[in-house]
Parts: sequence; structure tokens; C-alpha cells
Amino acid sequence: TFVATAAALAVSASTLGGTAASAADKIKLRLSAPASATDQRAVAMTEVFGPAVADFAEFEPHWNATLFKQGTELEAIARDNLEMSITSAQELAVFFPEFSIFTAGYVHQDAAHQVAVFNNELMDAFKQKVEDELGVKLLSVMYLGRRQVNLRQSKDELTVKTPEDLAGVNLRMPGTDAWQFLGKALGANPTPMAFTEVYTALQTGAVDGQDNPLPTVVDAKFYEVTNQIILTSHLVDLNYIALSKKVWDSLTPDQQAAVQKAADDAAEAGRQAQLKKEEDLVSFLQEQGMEIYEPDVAAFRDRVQGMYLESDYAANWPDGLLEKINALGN
Ligand code: KDO
Repeated sequence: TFVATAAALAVSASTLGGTAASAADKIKLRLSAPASATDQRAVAMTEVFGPAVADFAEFEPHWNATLFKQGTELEAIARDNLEMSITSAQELAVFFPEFSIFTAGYVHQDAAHQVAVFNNELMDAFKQKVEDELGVKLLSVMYLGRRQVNLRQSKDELTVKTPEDLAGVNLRMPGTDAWQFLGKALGANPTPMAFTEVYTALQTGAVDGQDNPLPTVVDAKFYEVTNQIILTSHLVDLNYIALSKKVWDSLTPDQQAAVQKAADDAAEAGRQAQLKKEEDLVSFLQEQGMEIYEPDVAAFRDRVQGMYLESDYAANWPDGLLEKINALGN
């Protein structure tokens, strides 16, 4: 019978000295994300998260959006078709408009501020809603970096000092409304497009530019098909490590604690690696012939913040929340 067989298997496993679950018994944790395997978040998940849960879970990441298209992962988790993703506030804002506060330009100040906000009680209601209504648990916050404007045009062809200089510039932004609004707030003409299509679009001139942190510009080799980077730092970008709530509920308390710690440790390792890259990569990019310079950042900040505050987005932000977020920064 099945019971007898299972008991026999358990005996043979313990005879072999193994206490860990066999591969067949392990919980499978498939993660889908558009990031490449060499992106620092991916490296941290593979090298830190996976091994830390290996006793009871088989971590199976799918990078480059090969399992699910960018932006469809949350729904896949909600429908029990996927266990994990590295999601964004922009994607969550599609379901819960109040998440747009974390997508607004010039709100988060730096990596430490992101962590302080995520771990503060002000996040409790956000996390709870995502669990209750989407069946997704947000485990930890990952640092993507300061997003910069990266264009095909040389500085001679177009020098960008203020948002007005971006008028008519066809800027690829990721594909949700929150991202398009940010592109408009920067003064550009935003075009939605999946991350995996951006390199070719830059190469062929289908778009004039894109925005991402410097480590992404290097990792995705956008420097091969662009000529300048304007250091607007318009969004200190974050991601959340997302796990199916159903999977979470199926874990023992010890396993839950291990998953939580693995996620926090991976986020921290990825954050430190990404911060270092952000600093180190300026000279690498310059060696590749990129022109990198600071615009009038105050002009960008004023316009972006002003546009958000006047927008419908701000109408969905809980009263006093922006002040609480600001108070957790410098
Ligand atoms: C992008 O599409 O530009 C973006 O940077 C958006 C982020 O939220 C994140 O999903 C990221 O892509 C991917 O992980 C690829 O690095």
C-alpha cells in the first residue's frame, strides 16, 4: 500500500543518514522575473535564497521572463500557476492604487530608506491587503537602484538640463500606467515596452531611450546601443520578493522562519552588491564612450513631485502617509 511504501522510503532515507526531504517531497518554488541571471537580485536569490531553503524546498528560478511575461507574474501566483516573483510597486498598483505612493519619483531617498519604510508598521496594511486579496506574501524589499535617463542621442545632439529638454523624447518606460506617468512627469514622451524588448528597440531606434539604474544599463548592455546617461536619479527603485500565500501557509513555522530569513538575507546581499556596482560602474560606462552628467536635479524634482501631488494618484494615498514616509528618511 501507499502508506507502507512511504514508511519504507522514510526508513531508507533515514538509514542513509538523510534528514532532508527527498527531491520528490520538496516544495517546488518556481520564480519568474524579467531580470537576467547575472542581475544582482538574481544572483542573490540563486546564491543566498535557494541554498538557505534547500532542506525542504527546491528553488527553481526562471530569468529573462522565460516562464511568465513581465507584469503577468502576480496574477500567475494568485491563480496558483507560479510560486514566486520579484515584483514591483508599479505592478501592485495595478491592483491596489495606493501602492502608487511607492512608484512616485523622488519619494524614496536611498536603499536604507526603502528598508525602513518596508519594515515600518505603515506597510502592514499594504502587505495585509496583498495577502488577503491577491494571495501574495511580500517577504522582503530588494534594491534595484537609482533610475537614470539613458539616451541614444549624443550629448552634442541633445543636452538635458531640465525636464523641458526631454520634450518629444520617445522614452521607453515599463508597461503599466504608474510607469507611464513617471515618464510624463520627467517631461518625456513615454512608450510602454517589456524589458526584454528594450535592447532591440534602442538598437533600431524604435525608442530614443530608456530609464534604469546603472547596473542594469551594464547588465543588459544598453551602453552598446546608447550614448548618454543623465543622472536624474528620479526613482530610487525597489522590488519585493513575492511568494504565494498558499505556499507560505503550507509551511511549518520553522520553514516559514527559514524562508523569511533566506529572503531577508538575499535582499541584503543583493542590496550591498547593487550599491557597490552603482558606484563602480560610472568609470566603466565612461570607458565605453558613454557621456554621463548631472542635470538640474532640483528642476526635475520640482516638476515630478508637483505632478504627482496634483494627480489622481495622490488622491489614493492614505492621509498623512507621505509625511510618515518622509519622516523615515534623512
Ligand atoms: C524595467 O522593466 O525597466 C525594470 O527595471 C522594472 C523593474 O520593476 C524590474 O521589473 C526590472 O525591470 C526587471 O527585473 C529587469 O531588471
